[in-house]
Amino acid sequence: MTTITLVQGDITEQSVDAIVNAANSSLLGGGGVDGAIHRRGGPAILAACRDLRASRYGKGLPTGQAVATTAGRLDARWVIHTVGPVWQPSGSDPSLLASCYRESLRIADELGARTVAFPAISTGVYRWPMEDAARIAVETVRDTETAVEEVRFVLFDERAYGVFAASLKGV
Ligand code: AR6
Repeated sequence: MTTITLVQGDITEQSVDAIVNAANSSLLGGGGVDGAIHRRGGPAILAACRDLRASRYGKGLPTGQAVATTAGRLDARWVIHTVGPVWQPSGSDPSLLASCYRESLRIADELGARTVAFPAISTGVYRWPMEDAARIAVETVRDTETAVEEVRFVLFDERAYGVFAASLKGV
């Protein structure tokens, strides 16, 4: 049974087995959560990402997929990098956003992670509307078979926290 919890705050301050990064395909860093994770986690994470680019993911990590590295100096064992879809006014594919949550949990299971912190993937630089992203996040986690005991959504501000809280209550 997976328990879903909500926290308002900075994902890099969480003590969990795995922290999920809202990365981009290059795996080589960026702004938002990605920038914060690399800053606080230190260079070991980027070194591991470069190794992935030099091996399995020569063309980058495709949207909707996930891959794990060390968590460096973060208070976690792993960072699970996933690439959310960019929201397009002309039509975006919600199944790709759902896939980020599902694939991250699959990787967490492979690793044996029991506590996993997620940011609101795609809702920053990638502009996915928060209400829709929260609904997809909560529904996908609820519908995914996993041995993860706690999924913690870490929302950066009060508004995002409120939207996720409403989604969780089914409002
Ligand atoms: N802790 C928790 N949530 C955060 C933090 C933090 N430290 N910082 C930002 N957020 P984003 P995306 C929230 O832009 O939309 C990067 O450049 C933020 O308010 O980090 O998936 C990557 O390299 C928002 O609600 O990720 C990619 O190029 C949410 O986290 C691109 O951005 C996600 O915002 C990915 O864009």
